[in-house]
Amino acid sequence: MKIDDSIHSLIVGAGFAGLYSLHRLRKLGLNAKIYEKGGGVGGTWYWNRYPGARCDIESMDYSYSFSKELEQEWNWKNKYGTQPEILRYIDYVCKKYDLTKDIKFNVKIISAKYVNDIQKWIVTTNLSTTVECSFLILATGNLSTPLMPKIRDRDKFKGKIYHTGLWPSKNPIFRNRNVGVIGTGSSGIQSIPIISESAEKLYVFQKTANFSIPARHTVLPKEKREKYKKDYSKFRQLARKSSFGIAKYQPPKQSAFDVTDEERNKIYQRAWDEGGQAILFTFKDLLIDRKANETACEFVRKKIKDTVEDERIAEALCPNDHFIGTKRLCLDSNYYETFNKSNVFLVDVSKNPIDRFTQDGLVVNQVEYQLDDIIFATGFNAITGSISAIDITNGEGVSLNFYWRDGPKTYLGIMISGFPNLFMITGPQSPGVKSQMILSIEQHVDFISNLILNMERKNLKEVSALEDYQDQWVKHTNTVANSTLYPLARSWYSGSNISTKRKIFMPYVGGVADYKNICDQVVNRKYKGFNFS
Ligand code: NA7
Repeated sequence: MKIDDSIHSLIVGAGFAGLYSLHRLRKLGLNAKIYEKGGGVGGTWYWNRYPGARCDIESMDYSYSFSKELEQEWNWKNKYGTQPEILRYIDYVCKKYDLTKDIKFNVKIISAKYVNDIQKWIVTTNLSTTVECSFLILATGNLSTPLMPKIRDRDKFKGKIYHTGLWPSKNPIFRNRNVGVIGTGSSGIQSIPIISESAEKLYVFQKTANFSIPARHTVLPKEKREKYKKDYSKFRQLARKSSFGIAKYQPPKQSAFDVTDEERNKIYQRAWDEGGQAILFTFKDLLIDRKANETACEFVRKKIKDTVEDERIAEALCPNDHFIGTKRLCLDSNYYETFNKSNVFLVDVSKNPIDRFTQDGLVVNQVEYQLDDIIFATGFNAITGSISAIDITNGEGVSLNFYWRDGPKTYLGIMISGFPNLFMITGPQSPGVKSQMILSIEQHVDFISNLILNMERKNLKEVSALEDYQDQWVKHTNTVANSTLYPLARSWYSGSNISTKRKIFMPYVGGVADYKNICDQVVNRKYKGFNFS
């Protein structure tokens, strides 16, 4: 077999996770490279360029913490990083640490096969090249495999079709055009108000109503930024000790029923006025007690009804199928207000799904909607999608997709038993998407690079997760999840947005602080649960 490249550590993906991995491993003096399927760096922020794309965690938190110098040098302009600003930040990091020279762009990994005899992964790419590496690090992202629902007669449609997660680099112009947006998750909710400003008519096709809270997005005042920077290490520490990795959201102490109805509403009102995720951090039982959660649901439903003028539309926009926070809570700027505009129409597809495309648009319940552009804001094969897209086979010839046929099984969300020298960054059964991603990424990259360093020092060639420990970890993550309301929702956290996917709640929701303690204990006990040879 012709080997085109031989690398110590092959990192897949040039998002926040891949870039920091490259930086860390290179600092250890190891030969590391990134292979990236896109034409540039940024991962999810490279692909999700749709109008209004913005992080739902404040920029002072959603940024790397590994370098004090970087923290002080970079000046966020927006309270929430907008997609272009986050991409500028990532470009800045790449230049500062000279990362791009070790990244191959426009290369997609097709397969990876572990060969026991040489204790290496043999990886093939879409360019028909073959690479061997000692360690394969999947920094492939949790929301990187866009979902396009199958709707018949798509080839008949004469207009343009977009997906928010595959947005063209040259922004489409919607002026004087009739636009349809399918999907009302975070991407739909962020883009709909902006598209409504230019589109002639905007039709929103809603399958399920979602809870959305005002982001209260603003520019970030310089004084506020500088004040934060002065105390940056304190805020980073607070974030690490929190549940979700966000400094200002510390675990609440009181129950929703420790206060009177009037007091509770005042607390919700304060959180609503503050905006962001604050409402989820008002009471300790919101995500574990149905009745407590319902008080917050009712508060938000009332806000929707107070905002949307047409009673019928307001009712349709009120979520009734899940508890608030159990699906990703959306943050918006004028989402509900948009439905008061005369050029915006809500099409309820909850009972009558979109039937088909026509030459001129879409048909729902025998009504044809005339559209020039159709935008799929229909989400992703989340968490496992980009891992499953690679044909990964272990030394015994077992494919990962077969091994995971009943749902993902991992040790700490970092390794998979039977698949040596293969690491995931923020994989299933780690806090990942239920935390401030960059904090979790840094923690995983540090863990993995320290583990590799430890192996290098001892001249060890192979590491794998022990099945017993993996089983215990999977059991623990399920026990923690089942003590909350999360698994009750039909969400991409559980793979419920894909009919063929095994339904299992994937993130670890025990909190980033507890998770880090568990990982630290594993390290302190000589990498308990890992087997080295
Ligand atoms: P999401 O949150 O998965 O939202 C996808 C939306 O698309 C959701 O409202 C779906 O309804 C809807 N959908 C999916 N298929 C269809 C069909 N066939 N017809 C109509 N509507 C459909 O993805 P996003 O991109 O918005 O957000 C993903 C994450 O990225 C987000 O949490 C942020 O962290 C960033 P459903 O809910 O399945 O009924």
